[in-house]
Amino acid sequence: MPIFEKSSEKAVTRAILSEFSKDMERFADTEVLIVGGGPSGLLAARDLALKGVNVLILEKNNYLGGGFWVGGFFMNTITIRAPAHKVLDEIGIKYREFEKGLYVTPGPYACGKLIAAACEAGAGVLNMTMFDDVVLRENNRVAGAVINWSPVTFLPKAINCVDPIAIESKVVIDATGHDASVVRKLEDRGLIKTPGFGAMWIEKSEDAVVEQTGIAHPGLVVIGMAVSTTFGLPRMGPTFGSMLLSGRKGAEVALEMLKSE
Ligand code: 48H
Repeated sequence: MPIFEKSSEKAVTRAILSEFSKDMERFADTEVLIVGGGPSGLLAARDLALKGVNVLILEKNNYLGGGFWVGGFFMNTITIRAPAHKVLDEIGIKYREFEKGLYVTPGPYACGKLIAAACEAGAGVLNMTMFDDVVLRENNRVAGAVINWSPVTFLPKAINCVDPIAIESKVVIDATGHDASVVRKLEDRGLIKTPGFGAMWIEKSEDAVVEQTGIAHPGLVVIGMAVSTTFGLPRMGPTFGSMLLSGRKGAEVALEMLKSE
């Protein structure tokens, strides 16, 4: 007696293809497009999806999580400063207090839980997909993203002549970390000027990132480490509380933008 139910190669191929095309139909017109699936993007996606928003995470790697897998210097411990540990409570991520107000948890465990939380809340994911350019509308409002398969962008120029496609979105969130890829694209077009992130100063940077999280350009919200790059704030090193709280604030800002449409 075989263990598994009867199937075929063609059924498996059709199952994958038909689910992917249904997903893409939904993704082509999203309410909020989050570029980058690191800690800030994942928490923003979870919060928005829990509010019933049609939200898509675009990620250039095959895996989500960004820098949240590793605490720093290839060592797994993630550090979080109060009050961001309350987000860990909400998601069911266990942690220990290392010293007053400084909490520790293993990166692979915390990252896996955060990814699951975003997906369970209903966020869509398009991985192995590179943000390539912005879609602009009247008064240079950001209204979506031009995207391509990540492998295409890594092919030698001579054989990578594959046109991208575009996704329309009411709000775009730049959660691409140090690169601030969406903001940088606006800079390439002469629409914005970014100083780049400053030197490390944990005490200043975490508050500043959360405070300056918000609208960087019409239609575009910036969150996480991309806030430091956009506004020239000091970096915080391998501690992630501000990434989570910035993601949360970015989701609130995006919701307000959707309401005022
Ligand atoms: C599609 C892209 C593209 C693109 C990038 O770096 P991340 O983890 O980002 P944050 O801001 O959520 O968290 C930053 C944190 O991990 C960190 O590095 C800290 C706190 N550093 C402090 C310091 O001092 O250095 O994730 C960004 C994600 C990644 O998964 C990228 O692969 C993805 O965005 N991404 N996806 N198209 N063009 N660019």
